[in-house]
Amino acid sequence: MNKKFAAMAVAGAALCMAAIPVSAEEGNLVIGFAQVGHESDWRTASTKSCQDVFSAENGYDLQFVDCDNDPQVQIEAVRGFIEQDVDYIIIDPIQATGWDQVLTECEDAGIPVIVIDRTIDDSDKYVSWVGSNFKTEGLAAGEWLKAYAEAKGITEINALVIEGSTGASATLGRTEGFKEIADANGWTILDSQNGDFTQVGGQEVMESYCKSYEGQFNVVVCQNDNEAFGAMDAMKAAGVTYGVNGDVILISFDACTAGLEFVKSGDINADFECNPLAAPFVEEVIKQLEAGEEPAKEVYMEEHWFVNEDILASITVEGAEQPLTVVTDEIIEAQY
Ligand code: GZL
Repeated sequence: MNKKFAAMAVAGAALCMAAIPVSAEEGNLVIGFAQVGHESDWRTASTKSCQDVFSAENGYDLQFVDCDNDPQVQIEAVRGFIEQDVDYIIIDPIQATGWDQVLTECEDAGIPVIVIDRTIDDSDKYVSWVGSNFKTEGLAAGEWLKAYAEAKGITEINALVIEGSTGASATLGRTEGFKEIADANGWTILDSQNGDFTQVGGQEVMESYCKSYEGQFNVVVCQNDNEAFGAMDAMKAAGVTYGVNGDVILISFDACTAGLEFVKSGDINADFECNPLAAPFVEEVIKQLEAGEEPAKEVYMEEHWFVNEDILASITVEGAEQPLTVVTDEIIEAQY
């Protein structure tokens, strides 16, 4: 479905942080990618994955737009891709809703949409979604905490949660999954506030928690590593000890390289991976479409549950036994 692509100013994308138009070469597939933003290590890896795969050397012209965590800017970026008449549109949706109108416009323009990472919950007008099951990640964190507390003889759990960006499916799923296990085991979730998936956000929320819940909590759940980095700074400043040898169990999500370094050091007790390297799977979807084949509607990424201590070999999540991986230097070296 190659279309001759004349370089055009992209009105909508001009509003975005970084519209990086590349000169199209005859025969290259033009890919419009509306990325969430640049809020975390995970996001950086996700962006790099797409830029590495959809390169000019590989026969693509990538129109990348960093939407700086602004849902309206993201919608306008997609409209900009429609104006450009790109061949394919990739969206990592900042929020799970508000998509049906612009996806209808993509459908009317005959441009296939592939969603990555976070989900779109109010429309199915896209060809495929490639990502993770966020509720499963939240359930895994809860099941690990249950088994870990039993192994350590901890009978009471009083948790503080630092959530990801409000309305993001990653936030909704991790919150739902962990709360399901908490409710089933009679744990107390003292508070759950938005840290926006950033280190600054994690630090600010944790500073507030250290004041409001001083001496009341023994678990902190950060919904991504960058929030955990900020929370560690705040707890350290408040004289709260955390990690394997601390008073507070620290749980995180993403398992980026820096996060796993803190797991290995014992500062983070457990880190539940969310794989950002979706681009190769997206390219496979595009190749199937180019060949006139029908790709799968959902493609799930493989993920691992990382821990510091080897006191538990596995946990059971949604009835399935899943291994726990003790972090080593080799694992850190190979991580994203
Ligand atoms: C999850 C992804 C989240 C990461 C954060 O798939 O959307 O957004 O967990 C990122 O690090 O900001």
